[in-house]
Amino acid sequence: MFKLPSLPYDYDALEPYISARTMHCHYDDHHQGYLKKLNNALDDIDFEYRTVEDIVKKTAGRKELTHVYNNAAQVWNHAFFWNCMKAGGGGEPTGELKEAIERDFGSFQSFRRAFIDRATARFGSGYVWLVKRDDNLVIRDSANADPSYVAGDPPFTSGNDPLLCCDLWEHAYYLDYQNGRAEFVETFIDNLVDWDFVSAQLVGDTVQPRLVAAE
Ligand code: MN3
Repeated sequence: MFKLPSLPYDYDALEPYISARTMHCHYDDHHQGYLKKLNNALDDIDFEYRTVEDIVKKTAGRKELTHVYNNAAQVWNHAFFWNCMKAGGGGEPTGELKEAIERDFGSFQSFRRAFIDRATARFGSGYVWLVKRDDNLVIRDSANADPSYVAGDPPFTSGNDPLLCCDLWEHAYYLDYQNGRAEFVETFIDNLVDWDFVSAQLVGDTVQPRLVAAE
């Protein structure tokens, strides 16, 4: 059985950019819902695992275990997404992350524009990601529950590390922004991103959630 980590802040901490109502719906209903479905499906798994990441890796591409993959991936994606934000976040990164963004995108503003454009171009539900691909930073988008892997690569392989993600499912923004996905992602970048978390992913001082099964 798995348990969710607590939200890293109060439900109303991200107001006025994300309402407490959205956070309750998103964490209590959606994230806990994925967890419950994952726990209910653990008996279907025919391999050894210790973490949610193990389950995502080993069920990727297995049609008969799609229900396990989708819920495991959503459990992980949301735990990661919560950590990508904080009250008083946004603005611009500093240090090594700032240098890497300027090296690979030209400037922070070019990165910001590309991230927002990628998010608005994604048709339907999914995520937009900043990924460390080998030694470069790249922007990716993924469909539905898929983590940040590029087509053809298995998820959570080294050399393909997620640094930042924004949830593009309508449940992430509809109560606050209706169909204004671009406005939501602009607000995410400008007012919510926890660049310290993103920097920690980049330098390998990883604080990303390791979701381990309870003994
Ligand atoms: Mn979501």
